[in-house]
Amino acid sequence: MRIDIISVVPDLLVSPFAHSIMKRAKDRGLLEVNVINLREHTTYARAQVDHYQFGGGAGMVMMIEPLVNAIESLQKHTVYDEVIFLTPDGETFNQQTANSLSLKKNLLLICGHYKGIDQRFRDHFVTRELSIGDYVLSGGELAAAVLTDAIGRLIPGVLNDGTSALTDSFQDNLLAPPVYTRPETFRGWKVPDVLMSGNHKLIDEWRQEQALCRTRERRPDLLDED
Ligand code: 6GU
Repeated sequence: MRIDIISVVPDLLVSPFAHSIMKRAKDRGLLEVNVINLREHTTYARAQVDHYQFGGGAGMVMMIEPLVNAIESLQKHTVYDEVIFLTPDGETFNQQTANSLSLKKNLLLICGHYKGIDQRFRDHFVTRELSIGDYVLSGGELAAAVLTDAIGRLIPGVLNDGTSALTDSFQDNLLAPPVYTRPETFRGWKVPDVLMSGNHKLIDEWRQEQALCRTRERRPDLLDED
């Protein structure tokens, strides 16, 4: 899978993919992440990519021209399954969206900045608009990193234990159950007996029940119960 990201602050997108699971995905050739500096695609002086908004008002708007130059130069060698604009007014990103995007071959992510981007770019080039939650970030880069991470770890072969992603929170609309590791007792706090029982049927039942309890308590909105 290939994820290209257009940004005005490409430095923000170095570290998130340089470690741990994202690094492994790249090293194994399963995920290619390519960050494109929008400023290299402007014809305006001093690498300018934004301007005052027509009609007046505070805040700068990203101009359409550098964005189109960047996307059209990328489209010369890549056909994108989706062109995704990261914006707080987009559809809320969730695990289901991550699952379906992880099946795509080429994605292009556009990071917004300032007051937003010229609406004509959204109308004519963007195929999907995503937000990562109801709060405002100073730019789309952290959201692009969140998407890339959530999508990248779902690509088959990225996680060492292939079943691991299936037991994550949200995969079955339930939060994950509690987990424990060594030591068995710490300051008198014991691991639940069932986990030490060796009875996998009982363990599975306990985990399912814990997941359901947690979800009821913390995220009842995920359950269909009324
Ligand atoms: Cl995708 N972008 C920005 N700037 N803020 C956000 C967001 C995206 N998602 C939530 N807040």
